[in-house]
Amino acid sequence: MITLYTFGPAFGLPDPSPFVTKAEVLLKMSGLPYRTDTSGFKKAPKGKLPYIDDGGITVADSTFIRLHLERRYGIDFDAGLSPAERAVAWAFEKMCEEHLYFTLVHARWMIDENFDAGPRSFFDSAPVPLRPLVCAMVRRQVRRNLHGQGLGRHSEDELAQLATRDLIALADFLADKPYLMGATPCGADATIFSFMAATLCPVFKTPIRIAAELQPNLVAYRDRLMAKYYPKLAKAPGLAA
Ligand SMILES: N[C@@H](CCC(=O)N[C@@H](CS)C(=O)NCC(=O)O)C(=O)O
Repeated sequence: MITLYTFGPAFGLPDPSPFVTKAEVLLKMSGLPYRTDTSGFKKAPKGKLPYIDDGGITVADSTFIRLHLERRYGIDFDAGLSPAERAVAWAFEKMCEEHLYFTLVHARWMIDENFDAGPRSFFDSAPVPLRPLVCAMVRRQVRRNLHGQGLGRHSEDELAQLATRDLIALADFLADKPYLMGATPCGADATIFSFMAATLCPVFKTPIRIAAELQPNLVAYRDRLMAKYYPKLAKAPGLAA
């Protein structure tokens, strides 16, 4: 059985990491049996989650997990899509992972109110006297990473403008389709759903969330996929944006 290493549900989300949620949705789409394990972070081969153990084969990174499932089990998550449609799906997926993601990290980790409402709880297991120090160290590292990636050099307002362009692009392309590329879910839906759930998470107060809430089709998309893949969470009261 495949083991997916996760952080575990938090903030009314299947996982605080959209990449972990993406990998889990891909597993759900695949129909393969799997279990989750929240104890793997310290042993993560690339220092990040998600990764899987599939009968002794370790695969790290949500995209490599997808490629592994496709190769090993003969799955095509994009079955029925033309090469041009596959290209569009890939581009939207990477827009979320390599652009929108960093605006969300900034909102969660750099805005004190959001940090207190969310990520601070990740350090609850640290000894009380050390906790403020550990939080400060990790936040400093996150700030450095955002600066290195580049988006961390922008103001909050500029980040909101960039994220809003992503969200409008997604909303315009999704239009009134149930899934990104049409009537049936494709691989990119695992990603887009995970990022819409993270963006719309009511725990975090951000102009990016408001920009997403202004797109009713994105909210409905998040709700539809949450009901399909995480029916218990879809019924939870915290989901209301
Ligand atoms: N490209 C990776 C990104 C994974 C990623 O960034 N994971 C974050 C959580 S969202 C993580 O584990 N961060 C912990 C750390 O950097 O220490 C993927 O697709 O799996």
